[in-house]
Amino acid sequence: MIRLFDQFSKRDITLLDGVWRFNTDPKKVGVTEKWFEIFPETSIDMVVPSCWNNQFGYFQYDGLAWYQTTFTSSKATNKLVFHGISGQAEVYVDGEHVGSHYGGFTGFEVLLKDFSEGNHTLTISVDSEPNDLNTIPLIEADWFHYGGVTRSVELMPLDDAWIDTLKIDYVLSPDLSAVDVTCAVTFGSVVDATDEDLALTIDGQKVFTGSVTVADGSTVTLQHRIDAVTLWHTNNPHLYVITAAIDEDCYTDRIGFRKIEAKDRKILLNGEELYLQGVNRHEEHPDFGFSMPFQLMKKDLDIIKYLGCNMIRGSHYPNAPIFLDLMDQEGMLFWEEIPMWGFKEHQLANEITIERGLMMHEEMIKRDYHHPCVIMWGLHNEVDTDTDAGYNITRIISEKVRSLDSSRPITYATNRADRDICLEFADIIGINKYIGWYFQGLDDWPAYLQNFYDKTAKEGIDDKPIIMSEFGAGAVAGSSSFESPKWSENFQSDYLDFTLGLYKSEKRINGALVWQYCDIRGSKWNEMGRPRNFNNKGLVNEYRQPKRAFDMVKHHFSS
Ligand code: ADA
Repeated sequence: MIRLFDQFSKRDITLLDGVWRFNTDPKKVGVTEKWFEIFPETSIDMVVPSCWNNQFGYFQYDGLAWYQTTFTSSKATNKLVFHGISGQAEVYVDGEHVGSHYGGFTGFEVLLKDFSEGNHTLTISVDSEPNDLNTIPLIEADWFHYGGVTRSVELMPLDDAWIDTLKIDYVLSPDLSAVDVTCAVTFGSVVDATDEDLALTIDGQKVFTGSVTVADGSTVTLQHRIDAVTLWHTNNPHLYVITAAIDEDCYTDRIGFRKIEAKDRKILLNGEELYLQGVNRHEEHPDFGFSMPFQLMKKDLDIIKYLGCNMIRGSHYPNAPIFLDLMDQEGMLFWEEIPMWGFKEHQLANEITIERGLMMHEEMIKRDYHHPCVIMWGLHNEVDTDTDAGYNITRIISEKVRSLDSSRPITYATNRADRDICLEFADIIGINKYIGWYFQGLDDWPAYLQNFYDKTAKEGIDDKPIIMSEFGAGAVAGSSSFESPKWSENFQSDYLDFTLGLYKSEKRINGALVWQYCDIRGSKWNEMGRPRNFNNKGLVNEYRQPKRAFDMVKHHFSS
């Protein structure tokens, strides 16, 4: 399953998931030896989608690897759609290089034109290797860096003209009773301009029909007003289904009409003040890596809702589209970001870092623009925002994000709020702090928070809402002790009891996102020296079994 609804009902889509041929290429000889023409005899079977690290014998492999499969085309024009490939991907069809892409958590597509019917060979090289300068993420990141064709691959046959994108914008009336919807339908075509009958339907009601001239890249913009709109809300996640159709093609998306604002120290959903309570969640499982089955995603969301959360931070990368579909229809709020994690000044100053950061934000926003669950875009996580390079990249990326989406607040997670020089670019301030775990003691929290409030007043940014975007303590599942030493479940539960109680009592704090929902694998070589090489700050362990702290957090979130 790619989405929870049929996005292209007229396309005869072939899912290319299955068993492909696979060969690692640690010496990087695949191009010179033309593996895209003659695939190595040494190749083995590999499941797509999957992370190769989860296949027996490939746990530690980081680097270049090649995949190959065959497919049958029925039309002269086709799209190959790749929903997620880690790192740098190069795509070859019948030995010809046809596309490339950087970034592991948003997809890309390759258009094949003048294509012959029959069998074809698809070869992909995947270079998952992070470096310590300008890959996103860097080699130093606090999670296991999986590699592979991690999400599904689709073959979409097309006719001479098709609907390439459907972009939906809207403006709610001041009293939120009505909405003006604008749909921009952009076409693709392999022939000269043709006249097509275009129909636009909203929840099955035809709101436009007419003949339009279609050329490659042409756009038709349609307006429609819904006088009595049903808003999307966490307790009534109402979705509208919008479809643009021509004879040969049909493009459907879902959207929820809602208003999200950050102003006057408040976060407002449809004019109502929100207190965001939730968890940071890695889309990861030790047996599946980043290629989690949908059933597990659903189980995670059910557990998180049972915990009493209204928000998830997708720490630290765009999640699978189907998980956002699920949050849309179950009314969960989402903070989405790219994996720009822990970048230092020299890495932020690097031109390729900036270029890749802008591109990854653009892909994320264009991919997830319609999801009502996404209420804020996160620019980065714990980067050197107390430096000039941090200021420069935060300014550049925030301008780009606002140009792509003026409807959502911008945030980022800072671990140096007291000396941060970039907060002017954030609509919502996100503070990561582990007082009482990594340093100091729980009693130091109130002074820290007061000092930060004073800083915001001094800098004239005290109208911005503040959320505690990360805080927590490690607990090795099953470790219980009356003495509550660090790494015991008792310590973690006591830590979260104190911090959640404190934040809720602070009128300047608009939310608290526990680090973290579940235990996750640590980085390959355990540079952080974590017990059992897992990040053990989960409320549940990696197999989603609850620790003592789970009930403590549930108590706070339900009171
Ligand atoms: C940071 C980081 C998280 C995780 C956490 C921890 O805040 O953003 O990804 O590494 O620390 O567990 O220390």
